[in-house]
Amino acid sequence: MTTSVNAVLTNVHVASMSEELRPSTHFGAIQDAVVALAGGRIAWVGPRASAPAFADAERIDGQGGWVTPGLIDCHTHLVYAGHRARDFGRRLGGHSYEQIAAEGGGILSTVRATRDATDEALFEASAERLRALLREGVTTVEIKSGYGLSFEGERRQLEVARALGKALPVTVRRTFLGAHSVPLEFHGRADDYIDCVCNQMLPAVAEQGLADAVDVFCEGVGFSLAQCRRVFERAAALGLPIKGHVEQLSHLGGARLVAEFEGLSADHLEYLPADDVPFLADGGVVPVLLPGAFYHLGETRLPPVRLLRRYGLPMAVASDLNPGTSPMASLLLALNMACVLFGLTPEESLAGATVNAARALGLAASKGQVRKGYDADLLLWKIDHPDQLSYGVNLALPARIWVGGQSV
Ligand code: DI6
Ligand code: FE
Repeated sequence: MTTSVNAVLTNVHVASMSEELRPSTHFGAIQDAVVALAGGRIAWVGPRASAPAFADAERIDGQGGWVTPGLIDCHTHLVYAGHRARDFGRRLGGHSYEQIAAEGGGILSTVRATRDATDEALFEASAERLRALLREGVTTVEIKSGYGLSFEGERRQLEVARALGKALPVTVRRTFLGAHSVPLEFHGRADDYIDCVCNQMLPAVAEQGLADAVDVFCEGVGFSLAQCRRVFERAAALGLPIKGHVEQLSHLGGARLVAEFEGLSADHLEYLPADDVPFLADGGVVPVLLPGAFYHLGETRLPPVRLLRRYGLPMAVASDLNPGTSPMASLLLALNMACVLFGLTPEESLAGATVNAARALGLAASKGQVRKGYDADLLLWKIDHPDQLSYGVNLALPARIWVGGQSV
């Protein structure tokens, strides 16, 4: 019997990252494999020896390389204008991130630059950063708002994010981060701004379908636990999944709060205490590690990776691409940093940018694994072993990229 498919990839090994294979095999690896694509999905994957006969399909010789799922960057703020190189200089001169924010630098200076940019300039600057991610094999990216801080400003960022997904071969998931910082118009009135986020912005975001999730910056320089709770309550009432920037620079209890709301992910976690880890497990929350921000800020406090591992939590790794704390348009570098700085294994690191990142975006059933029925977002690498993806810096780039079964 022959099976009809669009393309058949042969002479490859597959790092499937599949949840079915990974418990028993590193990387869910399948040596000497065949992958068949049909209708934008993976129609068949397995060892060549057990592959069915495929009729009339394009044959692609992988020349002994490795196939992985497309990379998923599950935490970025890549739609913004300007840069923060001046803040960087001040920080090198000994000022803290918090001090610089209090002095009018920080997030609010990016808000100014973003508000001042034309739609075209904002799109083009953002597209350039996104293209850098795509070259590395990112096929799904999450993009947060948070540099508008008014409904119009936030909507514009989310519209640019949508336009990027239309213009470039990548799936874009959008997250509303209105509670990123208190805008100047609300200076000294954070609770009033949270009223505005909850009563005006969030209902409009939900009604206009502008975002897939809602995020907060739960931090001394951001918002208190009580303020974040209000945002989550409203988001939950509107049926929007939640995420949180939590325990990055201090412990406020944000991770437990995300767990209480059974959020998609709790991101950063350097100050997550041992007692709070089981809450993430109970709430089904994905811990997202962001080593780029840890590196750029010269932090020393490490996220509790051993404990996260002991509880079997599905750690994700993302670039956190943003102008202030992680000016880094490289998910592969984040994977390397997750190993070198945080002690992840290369396999955990790749899982963090595939299967577990999909979970952090609510896409676990369709993305992040080379598995039958999953989206045909695939990368072909000329490497001998998948450890090479996180081992070097700028040494490995995908030789071919498929998004939804289309070669790009
Ligand atoms: N994500 C954020 O939202 C803040 N830190 C982080 O890791 C800061 C973003 C910024 O400074 O622009
Ligand atoms: Fe962030």
